[in-house]
Amino acid sequence: MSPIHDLRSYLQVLESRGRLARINTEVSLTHELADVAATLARVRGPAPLFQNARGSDWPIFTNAITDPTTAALALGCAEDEVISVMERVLDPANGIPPVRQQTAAWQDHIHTNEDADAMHLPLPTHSRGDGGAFITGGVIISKDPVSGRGNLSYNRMLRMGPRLFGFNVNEWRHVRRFMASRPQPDAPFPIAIAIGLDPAIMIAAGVKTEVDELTVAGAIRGAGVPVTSGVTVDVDIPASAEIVIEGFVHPAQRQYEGPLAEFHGYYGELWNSPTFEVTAINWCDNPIFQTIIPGWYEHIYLGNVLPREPLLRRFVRHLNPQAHVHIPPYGNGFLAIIQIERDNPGQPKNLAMAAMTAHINIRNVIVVDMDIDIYDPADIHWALTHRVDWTRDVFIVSDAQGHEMDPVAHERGVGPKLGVDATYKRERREYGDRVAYPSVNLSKYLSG
Ligand SMILES: Cc1cc2nc3c(=O)[nH]c(=O)nc-3n(C[C@H](O)[C@H](O)[C@H](O)COP(=O)(O)O)c2cc1C
Ligand SMILES: [Mn+2]
Repeated sequence: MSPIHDLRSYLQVLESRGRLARINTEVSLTHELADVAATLARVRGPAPLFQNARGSDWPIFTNAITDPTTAALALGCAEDEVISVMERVLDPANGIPPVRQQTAAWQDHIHTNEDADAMHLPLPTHSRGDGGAFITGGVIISKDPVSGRGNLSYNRMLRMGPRLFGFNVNEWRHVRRFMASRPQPDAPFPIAIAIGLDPAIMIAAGVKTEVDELTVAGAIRGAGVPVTSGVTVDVDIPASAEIVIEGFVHPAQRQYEGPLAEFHGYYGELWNSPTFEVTAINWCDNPIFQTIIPGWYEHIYLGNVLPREPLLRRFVRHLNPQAHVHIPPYGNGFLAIIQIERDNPGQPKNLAMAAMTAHINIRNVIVVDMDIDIYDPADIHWALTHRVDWTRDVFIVSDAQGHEMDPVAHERGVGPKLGVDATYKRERREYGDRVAYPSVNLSKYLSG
């Protein structure tokens, strides 16, 4: 049995590893909470549990998964096993379906219709470019009206009133397909939003697959996720959720929502999106609210790093079975790092070409040696500064297909891709080994 089965057991694991920061200093929901969390993510610090957010009755948790350490803790594996675990759980053959149960702790406090008040929810206005208070860390649960299978996704939701939200959904998402497949595509569509979750469910919700993403969460935990039907909507909601919002998407009742810090690292534009009408808001005793800092490390980790590193590694290992890969969160999914024991001087560029074709988003590829810490941006920069002859070691493919929201791409995602061989070319000149000082555990030296 995994020691992690809900948000609280994950917080215990984080705390036991020194990766949880209980923050008692009062913070504002407007910008300040996100500023603190974003700073912590940038320095690979502990995940904050804000216990004194102004105007909030509930503690607020964020940065569940922002780096290789928290990814490994959430998946219950070693850091160097993260990609292999993701590869295994992404295979639908390994999926474990959810298990229905009658009751859930979030049914302890049920508020339906006029009693449901979204103004009570402690929704942060995260970034300075955001157009209001958004739900960003809620997992949307829906159901295919044809097959009856469940589905998880993330859809940002702008609070527009006590029972009204915007509902952002791209054209090609499953929720959009489900709604459009009905005889009356514009009819109200039932969904639930689960907040405060086992990180296995958070990881699964970022995955693109043709099966119920809850089966991916089941595969992570080695057991079916317990689910309970909603009070006003018939979808299977994780029983361990802290807070559940239920209601109906109105596909044709549109309103402008946004901007919000987007995955590509800029503030987006307003979208003319469907709206969501609340029918119930439920929570367990003393619930913990959870959010995701938009356009920042957790957003990228769930959407672009964990779900994509397995295929990237498969493409690259087709050429070099020993290669390591990483999609660093600060590159917003557009950058890939490849690490090899360099042998054939021509191979780094081939590896970069393989990486570019693994995922459409990957635009810049840097190939480094084994003495570079691929999780440390400063080390990547060291390799770029010390091991690249820019007249020989880079190549550019112009007008390749990239992501349509890539800030460097032109129309419809067409733009450049760049490969950089940042490996040590000993055949050109021999410098010996690089200066190195092993990292020490600073708490041993700084305390007392
Ligand atoms: C934190 C986060 C926020 C996201 N926000 C949105 C969003 O507002 N609209 C959208 O269409 N996709 C958004 N996505 C992407 C989808 O939720 C995600 O790709 C998911 O896998 C889609 O599920 P589906 O394949 O079942 O449609 C977001 C992803 C993450 C990780
Ligand atoms: Mn899906």
